[in-house]
Amino acid sequence: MFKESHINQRLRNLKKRLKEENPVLSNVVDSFRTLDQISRRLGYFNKEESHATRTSWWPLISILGCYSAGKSTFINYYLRHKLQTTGNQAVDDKFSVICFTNDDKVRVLPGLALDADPRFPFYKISQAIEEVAEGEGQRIDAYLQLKTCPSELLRGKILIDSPGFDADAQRTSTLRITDHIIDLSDLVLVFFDARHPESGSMRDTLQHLVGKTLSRRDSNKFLYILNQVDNTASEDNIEEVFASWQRALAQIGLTAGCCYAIYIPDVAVPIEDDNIRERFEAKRDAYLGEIFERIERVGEERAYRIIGMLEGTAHLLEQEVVPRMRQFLLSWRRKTLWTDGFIFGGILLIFLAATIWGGYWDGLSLELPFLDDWSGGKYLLYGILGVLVLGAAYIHVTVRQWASKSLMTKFLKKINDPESAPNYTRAFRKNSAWYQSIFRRQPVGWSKRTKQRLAHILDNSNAYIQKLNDMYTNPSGDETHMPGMGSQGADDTIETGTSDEPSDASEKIN
Ligand SMILES: Nc1nc2c(ncn2[C@@H]2O[C@H](COP(=O)(O)OP(=O)(O)OP(=O)(O)O)[C@@H](O)[C@H]2O)c(=O)[nH]1
Ligand SMILES: [Mg+2]
Repeated sequence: MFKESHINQRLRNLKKRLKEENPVLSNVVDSFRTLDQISRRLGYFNKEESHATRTSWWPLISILGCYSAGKSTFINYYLRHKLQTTGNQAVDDKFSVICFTNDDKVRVLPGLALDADPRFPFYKISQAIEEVAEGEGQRIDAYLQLKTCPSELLRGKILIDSPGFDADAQRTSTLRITDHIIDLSDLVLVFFDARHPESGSMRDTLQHLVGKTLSRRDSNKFLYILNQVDNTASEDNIEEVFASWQRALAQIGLTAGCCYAIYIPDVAVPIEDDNIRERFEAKRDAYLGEIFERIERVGEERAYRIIGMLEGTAHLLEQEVVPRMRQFLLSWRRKTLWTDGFIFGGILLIFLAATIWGGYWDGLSLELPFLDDWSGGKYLLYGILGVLVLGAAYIHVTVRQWASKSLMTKFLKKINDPESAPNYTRAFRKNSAWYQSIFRRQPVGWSKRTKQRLAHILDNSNAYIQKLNDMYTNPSGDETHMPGMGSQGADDTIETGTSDEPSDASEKIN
């Protein structure tokens, strides 16, 4: 009887929940399962690993930026809930992952809760931290916490509040988490402080965050927000402050992108002059409206992101993982054959030299007198020959293993993404196990059929994207296709190619 793996249970729950929320994504879960099966057969994944846990399935909005810029105040204002502590010194010293709860109480859970649960975007983050800062992985609670909040505005989303950005003081672990958050987020609000629009903290923020966003494909997910502009009301110079802030952004090379100037009504300094106040309020409300709308639409962006990730993974397997394994197999075969040749050739040479020197050759025929005078019986001779063959086999197996180990170290050094090193190690081991032939040209678990399955996933992902487009856009202006209402076809099942596949043992339910 097979016990259902944890990961399988989780994917089943995920699919169930997505079915109501977004049927297209619920089908995408099946495509991820197919990718997982392929990865397991390649030896690239173990039974509990899944590509589906490498992204956040919930829309993720992160709030980053300078310290005391008002990140936490903004979150409280948006959620209409006094959830985060705010204040004029650096308040937050860790990342808070904020998600919805039905309880009417706010709960704070340690970072470990996030590290151990694949439903959250920080699954196994401690490993990633350990890689950049030794010993820090165990201190995950010092970097992360999980907060639950009953605000309805949070339903179906995850918000992340972060400590103020200050690259000098920041440890590599915090920068690592920041990068991870940026990669996963569907929307990144980068906060700046209008009181010090060109402070050192701002420069650090710019360099680390803005500089990095330039080359990204998803750079439109960044919103740059100049907060606390109410402070400019007394001198009525908001335009100047805004323009000099934008110049600073432009200096880094950021010329496009969304920039906003806002202040939070709840905590703003009162603006005495009626004219100025009205102007400020109108601007602020328009900008806040746009920002909130982007936050509301983030569910759509998340759906595209996940399908993008599905495609990316299928390409990664075919264009990176498999070719690398093929190369490994080729080098392994060469190294094994050369070393075998060297050792056995050497033994043969020594044998030849010894027999020639001993005068056992008569022309081209070798005459070994002890064989002629052999009195030990036929079977003893066979026995000795058997031992020689076994010895040769032992040498060959040792050579194979040695070659595989030394090549593995070399190959692992060439891998760009250090997080995939354990996966490659597992796959290399599987391919060079003692029972695998060294003449194998294709990696274990890779065949024409696997290639077809991947092609099928890519076809499906196009179909998924079209369905999403049907749900969210309406180019034809057809009345029956209201954007955001879901198309008639949204819950048609896209063939995922898993149904006819024999599933892994781990995927069978007891
Ligand atoms: N006048 C004014 N004050 C604000 C505004 N937004 C936030 N503040 C104040 O600025 C201070 C810092 O706000 P926080 O929300 O704690 O800032 P933060 O970015 O979360 O800071 P850290 O977590 O320490 O990085 C608090 O005293 C807020 O009351 C605003 O729009 N106008
Ligand atoms: Mg804060």
